[in-house]
Amino acid sequence: MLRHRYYSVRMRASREGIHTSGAEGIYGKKDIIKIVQRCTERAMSHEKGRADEINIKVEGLKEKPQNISSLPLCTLSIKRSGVKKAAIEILKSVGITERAVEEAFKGITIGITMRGAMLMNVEGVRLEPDLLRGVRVTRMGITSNASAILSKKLSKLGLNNDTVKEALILSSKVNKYPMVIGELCISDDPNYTTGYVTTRKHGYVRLPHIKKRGIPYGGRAFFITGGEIKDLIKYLQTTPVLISKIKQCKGLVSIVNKRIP
Ligand code: PML
Repeated sequence: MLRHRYYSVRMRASREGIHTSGAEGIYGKKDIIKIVQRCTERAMSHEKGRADEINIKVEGLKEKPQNISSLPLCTLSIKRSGVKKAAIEILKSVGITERAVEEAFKGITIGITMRGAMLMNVEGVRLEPDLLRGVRVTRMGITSNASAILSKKLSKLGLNNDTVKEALILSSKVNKYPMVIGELCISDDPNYTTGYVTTRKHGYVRLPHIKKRGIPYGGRAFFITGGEIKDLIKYLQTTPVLISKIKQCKGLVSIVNKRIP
């Protein structure tokens, strides 16, 4: 009989059919009851409203999670007028064309929030099999030790919240896969105006003012080169990954074309 040492816990909550909150993590058996309770509390007390439907899936993992490091994090000090140009410059420096970044912005800001991310080649051609749903990244988490270290580092920057932590965990998993060379993300939360770009060279670069307050849509684009799309999708959706080491978390920076240590 297979003994599960690790479990994936995924929560999605909605109110009147509209998504209100979600959570995702990988935990040891002894923590499951506590985590399910925490997920339920989150769904019932979310600022977008108390959920009337909560789906929590607890699944024993057949594979031992891969341990990886988080991407280094920083926040670019930038005015609203320069954000798109900065995103283009960062992503162009690793071989992604300006056209691809423009296409990604267009896809994300078109007015529909997809459930998953767009996959784009460096020329901006969409490669995911379902262009309406995109590809959802699942089965990722953080060890409790790494989570405590990350919280401490983010607290010093005034950034210790679930939104930043969860986005960093997701993008660290995504960017670990060699075919992925960059990512652009804009939140779908109308009150959350900071997005980010990532590359392995620059790390996770937060971009304040990437969208105007009040816009209720957003999304993610992963820029990819070479390799088998189906293997990439399998990794994103099924390979369990745990962040066990935390890289540097910096405050405001003004230059990002240098490698962030
Ligand atoms: C951050 O501030 O670093 C997170 C930005 C993107 C959040 C995406 C989301 O809404 O989950």
